[in-house]
Amino acid sequence: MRGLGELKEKIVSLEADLGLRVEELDNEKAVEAFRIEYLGRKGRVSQLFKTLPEFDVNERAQAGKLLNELKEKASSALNIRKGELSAASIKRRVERDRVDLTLPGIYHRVGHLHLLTRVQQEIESIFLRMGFSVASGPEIEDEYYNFEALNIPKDHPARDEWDTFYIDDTYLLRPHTSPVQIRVMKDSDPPVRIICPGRCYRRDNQDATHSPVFHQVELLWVEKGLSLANLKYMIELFVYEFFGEECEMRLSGDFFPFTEPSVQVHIRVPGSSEWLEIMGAGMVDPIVLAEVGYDEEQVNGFAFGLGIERMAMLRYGIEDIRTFLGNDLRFITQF
Ligand code: 2NL
Repeated sequence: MRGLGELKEKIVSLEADLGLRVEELDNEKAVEAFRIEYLGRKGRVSQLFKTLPEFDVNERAQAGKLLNELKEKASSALNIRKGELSAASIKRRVERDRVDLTLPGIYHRVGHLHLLTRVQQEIESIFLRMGFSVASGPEIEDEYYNFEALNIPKDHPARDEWDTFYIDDTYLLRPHTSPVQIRVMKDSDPPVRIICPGRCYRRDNQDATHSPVFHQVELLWVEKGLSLANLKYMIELFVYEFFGEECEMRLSGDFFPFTEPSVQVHIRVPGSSEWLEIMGAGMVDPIVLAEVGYDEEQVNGFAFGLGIERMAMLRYGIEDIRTFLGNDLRFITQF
């Protein structure tokens, strides 16, 4: 027979052990291992439960109650410890991942589009709103697309100005974006309404107003019944939008092999007495229309070409075209 006194002694010693050991459990795995050792099916408390039948019937209930209390105590001590450990690990993680929001940020310099790109996009946007599409094409073209198709025959004196950088006997860097228009007209039927922005090359020595590499926007509208008056009105809309409504504009005669009649366009900004040339333009020569397969009796068209650098220089008072390519941040970041 077992007695209650003996059981109470064992319980006291187990409780003391519990108190000491629980303190030392420093991770959740250790807590679980200890739970099995203590409360598991073959654990130390279960071993004591198994001795219950050996108690006197009168004391058995009391013994069972004591053991249940021990079980409760152990289980709650382990749960508390587990809670503490998980709180501590969360706290450690929070400490480790703490972000000091008062530290100064890392400064990233943000770039922006070059002035020439901005001016090009602004010109595109003006004509996109008028219903034109933007077309582009290769910078290396053959003599046919650069000259012959544009009514500039070999050995014609007008060709001197555009005879530029030859890659070989056939190909050269385009001196204007007109080849793009020739390609579009050959590929599609009228009506054609396009603008062709892009880089061009000319046999010019570099000075304040000339550069062998520059950018151009050409416009082309081919349809039935267009007139020089339509061309003038379109240019007027553009000039007022780009340079302001106060700006004056005038057309005067000029010559290009690919337009007839041809004009040059000047503007005069308020407060200035000077007329400044901004573009060349004209009615597309019927020879060019026929060359691309259009019926020159049925449709006609007009075109103009302008230099993007020149537009930017006039609008922003830039005096030297070389500044665009100078890569000087003091210039570039102004715009
Ligand atoms: C200038 C003058 C101009 C054109 C370009 C053109 C294109 C085709 C047919 C007819 Cl496909 N014309 N382009 C017309 C007149 C003037 O440019 O001095 N540009 C900087």
